[in-house]
Amino acid sequence: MTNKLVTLDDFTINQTRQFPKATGQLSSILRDISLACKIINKQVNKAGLVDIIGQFGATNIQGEEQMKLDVYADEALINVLKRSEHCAGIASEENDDFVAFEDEFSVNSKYVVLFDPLDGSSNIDVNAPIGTIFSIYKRVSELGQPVTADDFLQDGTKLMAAGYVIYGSSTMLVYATRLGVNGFTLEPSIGEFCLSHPDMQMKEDGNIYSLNQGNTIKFEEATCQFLQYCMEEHKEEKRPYSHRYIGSMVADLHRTLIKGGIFLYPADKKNKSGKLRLQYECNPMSFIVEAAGGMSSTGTQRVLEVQPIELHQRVPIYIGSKNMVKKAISFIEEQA
Ligand code: P6P
Repeated sequence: MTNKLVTLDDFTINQTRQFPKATGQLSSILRDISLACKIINKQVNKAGLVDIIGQFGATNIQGEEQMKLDVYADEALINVLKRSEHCAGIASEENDDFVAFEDEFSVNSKYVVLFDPLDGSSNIDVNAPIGTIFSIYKRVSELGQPVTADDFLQDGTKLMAAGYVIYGSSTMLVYATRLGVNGFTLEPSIGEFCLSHPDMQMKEDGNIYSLNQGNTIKFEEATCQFLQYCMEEHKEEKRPYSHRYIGSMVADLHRTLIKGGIFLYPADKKNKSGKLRLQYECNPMSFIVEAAGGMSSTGTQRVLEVQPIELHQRVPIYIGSKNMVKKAISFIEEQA
């Protein structure tokens, strides 16, 4: 039996064929993003060897010191997407404002891309998994003109596609459209992302909770009650839930997507909007989790329905197996 390798290109072209009106432009942007991530992957894999670790010295808009790899990844994505025929502009978690591509091709391109070029970069020095997160929207501004801020402040329900690359024990690209979620593993010997996790589904229930328990002192009462619930003995498991936290959203959510569970970064007494960014982390990951049958909430509303006001705004997030997210929200509703 031949187990034919299905590359990312094979797969996206085949998906395009299901839509007679599709132009293949989305597939082309996915191909461009996968190229940039292969370039990033090369550096991530040898970070310990190359003088690439160590504070770059600059700080990004979040006031976080930029690791050299953050800057490298940001530039790799911008350079590839600037040359893409179908991307009119980008916004990056590492850059203060969006970037309009003003050449004659780009001003007539239909899509914009937002990305967190290297999420979890504080894990680089300890060789823990890190990732790239991306979102693809159809522009709302007039074709033929440079993109505007409105193109990057669309809510998550307007997403055309979203995905991530996790640089871990293997390098995987996972992306979602309305047709579902599919995972591709990089085969280094041929430099291709090959289909390895078709039609990924999020379990309705789980027994893993993932949050930074170090913030407990700042947690609101509802979060403390949910934490207490996770640590009680549960009938099926005959034990408390397991706590897993890598401190890299892509890695924690990739595990949640595969094993089930809940990831939460709630608001707390100090940070009323939590820590994670709506446009660069929460919306793309929520789009993927919902496409896989999971749920994602701010605690009071669906993450994808939050109307972005500011490019770098943050939201609280409870995301993962539907029944676990509902349970977490029930404690917030009781408090309200
Ligand atoms: P903390 C990484 O810096 C990140 O943005 C996410 O990838 C991760 O989930 C979170 O922050 C970790 O934050 O406060 O637990 O270190």
